[in-house]
Amino acid sequence: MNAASKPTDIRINAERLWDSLMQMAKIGATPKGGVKRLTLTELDRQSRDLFVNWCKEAGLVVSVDGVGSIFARRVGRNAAAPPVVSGSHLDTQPSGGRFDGCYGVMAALEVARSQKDHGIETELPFEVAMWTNEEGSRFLPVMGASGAFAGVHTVEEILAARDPEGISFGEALRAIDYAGTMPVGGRPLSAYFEAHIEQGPLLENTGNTVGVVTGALGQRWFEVTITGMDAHAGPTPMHLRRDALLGASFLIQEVNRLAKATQHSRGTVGMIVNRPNSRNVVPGETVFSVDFRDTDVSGLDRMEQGLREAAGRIAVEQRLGIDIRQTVFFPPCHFDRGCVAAVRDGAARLGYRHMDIVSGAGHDAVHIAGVAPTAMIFVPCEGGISHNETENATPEDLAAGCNVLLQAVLAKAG
Ligand code: HGY
Ligand code: MN
Ligand code: MN
Repeated sequence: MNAASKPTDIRINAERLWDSLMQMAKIGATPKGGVKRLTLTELDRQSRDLFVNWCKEAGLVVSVDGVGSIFARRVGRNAAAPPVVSGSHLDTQPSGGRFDGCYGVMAALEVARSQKDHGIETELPFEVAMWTNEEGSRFLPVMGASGAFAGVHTVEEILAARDPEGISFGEALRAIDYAGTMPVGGRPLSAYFEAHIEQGPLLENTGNTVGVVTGALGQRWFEVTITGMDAHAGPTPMHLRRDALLGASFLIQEVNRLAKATQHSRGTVGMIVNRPNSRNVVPGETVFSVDFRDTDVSGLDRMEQGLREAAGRIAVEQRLGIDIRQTVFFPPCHFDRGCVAAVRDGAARLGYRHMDIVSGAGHDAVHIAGVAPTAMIFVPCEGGISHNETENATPEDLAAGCNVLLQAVLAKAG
């Protein structure tokens, strides 16, 4: 680092950031240009190994905790002080993109690499974090490892979760050899920052490069099981049928109607299993997911109540059994004002157009906000598209977000 430059004059290496993202995107690459890298699979192991190697090349000391989350530490002058941490996740949706999660891990790694390149020594240690199973596609709960770190879930609960094939989280974790010995959570962090693509259209539509994330929607998920009776599609008269899939179709319409009732509420049925799923059998059982989100818990309560009332009515009309079980809940989160200000000041100092924004997506930062001062940095993604193989972002925007991350980390790490 030449004497003239102050830490705030330092910029990350945009080419190295983009190159790392593209190399990581090869692991689980899909024909449509996306990534399928489900948590705790062989592909996840490959991405973890590559990430750990890069961390070691950057001079970081790597630890793995009891649910497989990885922490790569750059020592500070005060080695015993609680670290400033930044990271995200490497697991993807089944039809995921190259940037959701991976960007936040690579951006944090790039901050560590840049500190090394410029010989920056901070007062507090800096850690790059990679949280296991953020997506919740293979194992519930979503954001399970960061939730365990924050004490929202027990380690036992996380390890016991089973995927649709009946494989437990703990078995899958051991199978990829990332069952770490570091205790899960229970240690203080000075601050946590997470860089992420917005996964919505606001920044692009308003011409902003950086989103100063002030908080995130609350979420409440359910698993709905509708029970009717398998019957022959021919001889069974229509009025005698107890058709579980038909009942589900009415209730799914209700989810949509309830979510459309206000501007800030969201409702999605993303997963459905129909049994016996045979063309000439009236379905006797249908199981589907419900994902409700809102800026207020009262909004989540409104939608849950509406769902249960509609289910009661449909059960009687269609002579069905309907069971509704909550599987995920976390309230709306508001990030730390000091950390949000560090992000906003960094964007302003670097001259990036920026706006405050609330995250519609959940992130590991939502749980970490419960145990440490936390904020997030958003950058635009093309057309606001994410959880889609065509997810795209520009090297310039990704570098801008990473430069803001560097400034925020330096501001908090001293
Ligand atoms: O569901 C979410 O909001 C996150 O992308 N896992
Ligand atoms: Mn994500
Ligand atoms: Mn995601």
